[in-house]
Amino acid sequence: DMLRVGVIGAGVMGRDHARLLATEVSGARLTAIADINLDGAREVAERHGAEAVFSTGEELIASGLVDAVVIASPDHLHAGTTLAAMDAGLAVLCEKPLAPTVEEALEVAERHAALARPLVSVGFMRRFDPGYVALRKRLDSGVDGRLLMTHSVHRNVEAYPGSPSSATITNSAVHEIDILPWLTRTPIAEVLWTAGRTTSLLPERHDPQLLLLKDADGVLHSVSMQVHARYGYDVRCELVCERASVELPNPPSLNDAEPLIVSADLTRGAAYAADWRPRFETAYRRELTAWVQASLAGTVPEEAATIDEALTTTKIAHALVASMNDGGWVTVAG
Ligand code: ISE
Repeated sequence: DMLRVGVIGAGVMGRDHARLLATEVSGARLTAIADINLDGAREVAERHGAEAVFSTGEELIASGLVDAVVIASPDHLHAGTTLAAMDAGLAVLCEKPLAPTVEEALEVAERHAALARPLVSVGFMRRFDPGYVALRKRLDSGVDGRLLMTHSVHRNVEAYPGSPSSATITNSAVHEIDILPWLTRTPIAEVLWTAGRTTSLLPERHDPQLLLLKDADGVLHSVSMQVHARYGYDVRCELVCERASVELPNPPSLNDAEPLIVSADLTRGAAYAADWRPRFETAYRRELTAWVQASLAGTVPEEAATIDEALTTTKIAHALVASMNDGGWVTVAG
C-alpha cells in the first residue's frame, strides 16, 4: 500500500520534502505539487515524477490524487491550508509553525480536537534529530544529576528579506520553544525578551536577540538568536547539570556526512552548513518516514509535535513578542 502524497509549496522546504519523499522515504508516492508559481511546481513535479501540478493548495486537496499532504507554504498560509486538508480527511504534515498567531493556531486545534482521529502533526523536525534525541535520553537517565540551566544558539546565514523582529521568534525561535520543553518534559512558565547592539546589515530589525525561558521547575533556558549571522548555519544546545555539561557536537557535524575540519593559517576550522537542510537531513528523513507509516496506519506519529503542542509553542512565541513590545517577564497563558 502506497500513501499518495501531495506537497503544497515548492519553495526551499517544499522542494526538499518532495526530494526526500521521492528518493528516501518508502511507502510514499509523490503524486502532486502545488505552488502559486506554476512553473516552479512543474519543475519539481518533473524532477521527481509527480503527475499533477496545481496553483493552489485547495485545488490539490480537492483533486482526489492525494491521501496526505505536506504543507510547506509561507507561514501565514499554514492554518488555512491545514483546515482545508482536515476537512477533506487527509493526513497532514504541516511545516512549523502551525500558525504565526494564537488565534489561527487555536482555531485549528479546536477543529482538530473534534475529529474522530488525529490527522495532523507539525514539522518540528528537531525531535527526529539524532543529537537532540541523544540529549533527551541522557537527561532521562539522570546520570549527570539535576538539570540546572540550558544554553542554545540558533544562527542563520541570511534573514528572509523584509521580515520583522518578531519573525525571529515566530519563524525561527519556535524550534527552541518546541524542543526545550520536549527535552526536559517540563512546560515553559514565563519568558523574557531582550536585545542590545544590533547588526548594521539588517535594516529595522533586532539581530541578534536574547530570549530567556523559565520552566515550571525553575530551570532557565537562554536562547541566543541571530538570523543574519553570515558565517554559517549554526545550531547549538548545552545542558548544564549538577555534575556535567552535555552539548550537541560543536562545530556541528553534518549528520551522516563527515564533518570537514580544515586546518590552515594557524587556525583549525570546520565547515558549516549554509542552511538547515543538510544539518537536519536525517531528522527530515526520519520525520517523513514516521509520518508516512503513521498515515498509512490511520494515525499520527507518536514522536511528532501534536497540534496542541504546536499551539502551546505559538502561545509562548506570542508571549515573547509581548515581552519584546512591552518589556519585562511575561507569564505564558495556559
Ligand atoms: C527556517 O524556517 C527553519 O525552520 C530552520 O530550521 C530555522 O533554523 C530557520 O531559522 C527558519 O527560518
